[in-house]
Amino acid sequence: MEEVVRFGVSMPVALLERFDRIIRMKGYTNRSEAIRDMIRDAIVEHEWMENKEVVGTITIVYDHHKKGVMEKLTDLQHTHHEGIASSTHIHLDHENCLEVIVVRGKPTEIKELADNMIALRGVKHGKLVVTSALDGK
Ligand code: NI
Repeated sequence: MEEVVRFGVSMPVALLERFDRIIRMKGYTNRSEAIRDMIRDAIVEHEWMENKEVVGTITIVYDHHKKGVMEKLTDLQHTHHEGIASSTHIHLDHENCLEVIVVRGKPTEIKELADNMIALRGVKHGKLVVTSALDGK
């Protein structure tokens, strides 16, 4: 069992009221869990800035009828094969494919791969989500 510490935080009443409104809308039932999540988010962002190894997903939607798009996506994934843990392809309808690629590695490399995929002609939408195997969750 991990040791837990309690600490007090001072802040203006209005700031805390705004915070409470926001976390209620997000579905938090207590401040502690909301603050823990924000701290984790800040740590992930810091690790990103320090270029420490992170994990993430690249989600893209593309039209597989667009000439060359599937080949280019496959080429990119083979070029970056060391950083790709898995990928899932879903045929959404006649034209559109959804692909989710699980990646790990240095933020700069992951970002480059995601940018290259999202910029391809035929890719309609794409998003990179980065996270980290945080200690202390
Ligand atoms: Ni498909």
